[in-house]
Amino acid sequence: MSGKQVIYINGEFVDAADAKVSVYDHGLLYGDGVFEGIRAYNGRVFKLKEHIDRLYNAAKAIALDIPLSKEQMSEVVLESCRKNGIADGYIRLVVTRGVGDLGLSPMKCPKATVFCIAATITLYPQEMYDNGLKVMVSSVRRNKATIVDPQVKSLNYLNNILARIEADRTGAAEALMLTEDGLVAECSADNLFIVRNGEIWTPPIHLGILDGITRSTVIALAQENGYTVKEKEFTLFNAITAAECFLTGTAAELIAVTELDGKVIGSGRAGDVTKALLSAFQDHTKGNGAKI
Ligand code: PXG
Repeated sequence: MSGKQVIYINGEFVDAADAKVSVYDHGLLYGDGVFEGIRAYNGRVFKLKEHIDRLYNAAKAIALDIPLSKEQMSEVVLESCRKNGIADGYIRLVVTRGVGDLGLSPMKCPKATVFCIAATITLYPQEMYDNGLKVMVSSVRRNKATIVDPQVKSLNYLNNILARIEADRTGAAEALMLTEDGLVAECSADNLFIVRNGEIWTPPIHLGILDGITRSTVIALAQENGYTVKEKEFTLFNAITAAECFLTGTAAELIAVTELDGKVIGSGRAGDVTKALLSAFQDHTKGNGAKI
């Protein structure tokens, strides 16, 4: 990053120190809003259209009107990168219900708050990609799609934060959350895949998980590379007895899980399928995306 960081907020770019949100903003008072975490690689914003579409779908699901067109919002993201000299980085795009009164009703919030932070990203150390992560199984269930659908990437992440607190307490890097029925759902900020008998399995979206953009990208790349990918329901037993297990997410990309629920997964090191897919993913991110 060169010079001072500038933040887009409600139609203008301001110094980071001046990028402020009101204490009456319902994003803060109630977690009423939606967000995206986006990566830039090599001067391009990766899967920008997919992130913008997911943001607008999430906003629609909570009846939140975004006061910008998708084209304008895409330009906000690209311009935030330009103004901050970001070629490789991490972008946080947030839309809140906006300023209202102390009541719950969004009726009193005339205009959504929109801000965009384009920053650099601290990557996991290479050692973690080789040796894999320790993941614990949280006692916190993933909230069901009949409550707030996990497809809504909302500003209320408390459920996942409770799971992450458990992980931190036990020294694990991530927390696996199960469904009410005990099926494997996803981690606090990552989707999960397993490799069994040469097939790649990942839980289906209808179980109540985030429709991860890295997840979709990895499914497509795996299929292009000749792997059989199944979106299917599976148990913790299936995961701990898998040959390989890995997580996907915008920040982590694709990272091996080598310990799950205190049990060693596969060889205890990143497996061949995981390594092949990470390499395919990294090749893909280099040359694809919206030019900054
Ligand atoms: N599941 C959940 C619950 C998430 O929050 C993912 C999966 C991965 O989705 P994408 O589209 O990124 O492949 C997420 C990602 C971070 C961070 O810094 C990530 C998320 C939220 C907050 C921070 O890694 N969401």
